[in-house]
Amino acid sequence: MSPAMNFIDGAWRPATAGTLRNVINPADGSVLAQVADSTVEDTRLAIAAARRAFYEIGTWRRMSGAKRAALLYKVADVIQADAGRLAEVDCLDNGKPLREAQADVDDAVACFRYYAGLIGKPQGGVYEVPDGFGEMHAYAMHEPVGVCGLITPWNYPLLMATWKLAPALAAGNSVVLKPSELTPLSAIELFKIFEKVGLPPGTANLVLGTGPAAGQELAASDQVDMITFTGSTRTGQVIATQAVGNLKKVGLELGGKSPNIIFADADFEGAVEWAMIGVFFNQGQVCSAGSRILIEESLKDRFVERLAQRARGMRIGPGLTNPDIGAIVSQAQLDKVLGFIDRARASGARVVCGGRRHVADGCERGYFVEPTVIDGCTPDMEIVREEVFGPAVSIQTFRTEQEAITMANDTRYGLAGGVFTSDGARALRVMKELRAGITWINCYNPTFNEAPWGGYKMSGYGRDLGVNGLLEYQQVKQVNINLHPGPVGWYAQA
Ligand code: TXE
Repeated sequence: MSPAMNFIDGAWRPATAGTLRNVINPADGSVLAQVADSTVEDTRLAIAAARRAFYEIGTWRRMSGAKRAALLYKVADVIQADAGRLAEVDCLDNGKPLREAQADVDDAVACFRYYAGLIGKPQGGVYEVPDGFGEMHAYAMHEPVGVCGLITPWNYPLLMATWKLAPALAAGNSVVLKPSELTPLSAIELFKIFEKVGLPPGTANLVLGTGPAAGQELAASDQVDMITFTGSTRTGQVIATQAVGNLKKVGLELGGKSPNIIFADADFEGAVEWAMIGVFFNQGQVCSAGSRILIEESLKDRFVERLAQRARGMRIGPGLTNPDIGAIVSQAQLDKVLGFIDRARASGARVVCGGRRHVADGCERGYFVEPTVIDGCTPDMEIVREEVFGPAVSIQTFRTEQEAITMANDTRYGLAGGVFTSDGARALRVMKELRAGITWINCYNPTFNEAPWGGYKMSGYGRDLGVNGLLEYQQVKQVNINLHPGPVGWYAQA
């Protein structure tokens, strides 16, 4: 297979330095593909193309919303027609179970359709304004921001790119996407689709490479009008700092350490299974993962026993075999996850199940971690405070509703949280007290294109998805029209 290249100004181009990077299959450590390994030079070329397309040529931003929508509907149709193959691409590249990759592709199709539909709906507003300067008509219109840099992570390669590309393009922007260097393959497929449906050259550009070499310029360049990023809080801080130079618009969706609060009156089996979905889905590599279970003391022993029993029963394997748990994305992430578990053990927590690398049943050469339940955790432990981003959950107990709330909010993050109880009023009380941008009651992790997604506190700012997701990629222009042109008599006539 020939190496995959950058897509700049409507053409596929190798990195200017001619360098390549291997993309690894985390299920067995083999090389899946070779792709361009870009430098800041390549990113600058992509930014220049995006600027030309937006500011000089202007085809896409001047196109009617209906025509842009028609193209985005086509993108959705082509993804859908090729869904099986695209799911396999993400499955091999990221390591996730095939059915989860298939769900990602379905969500991506729906996301392109959602924003294609939304761009045709009424936006802005007409205002009744005072007539001190005479009768005026005032309204607000929404316009694209300009050139948007999009930097995406490896945990949902196709979907995270789509969450940003679909609204940014619907709004009429030009974009430069820098996907994670670990999982660039589905983004390459997506850009082949953009080429096929005939997006105007320079409107959507793809730069492949690492964050510091290829991504950072998108944050730092004064030729970029906006940067949106999903990834670690540390990198988000770097990006926000870099972006200050030209005060570009910034959207950040960062890490989390989200509490999953389970009261003794919750539906027991339901809470167990949702807790599993909360922390084992996508091998726990989910920013919203319910990685801190806070459980009412009286239910704890029974709950932990059942959770561990179910976790032990999960099938671990290469993504294509459609297991319950696939591979961790990379050797580095595998080491990181195992390190967290080892240090939890060393600090006095009890690993009830899992906790080791899985090396049997066809997983010998891949990066697999057993689903892990860690009991006896205290608030100061690293396993309770830091994002693990792997299939490991800490257990803590509470006695009262207020104690649960205090423990839940005892984190620098604020991405998500869950509440399980059969007492409806309590569910709402607790949900309202959670300092988090996404909350679930009697479920965990379902996500909808229609509803805004993003964090409080150090989990970032700005929102993906929903109407808010489109607004992020727009700016609002106020228009005031004098209905009676002529002198207003403010200054004395000379
Ligand atoms: O993330 P990075 P990494 C968390 C999770 C994980 C940790 C580290 O805890 O263990 O982050 O993962 C690009 N300028 N999340 O190192 O570095 C990078 O190339 C510009 C949570 O992979 O944040 C990639 O495209 N870009 C998360 C993207 O940033 C830079 C999802 C994410 O990489 C850059 C992933 C720089 N200086 C990891 N440095 C979530 N919120 O879902 C890196 N990048």
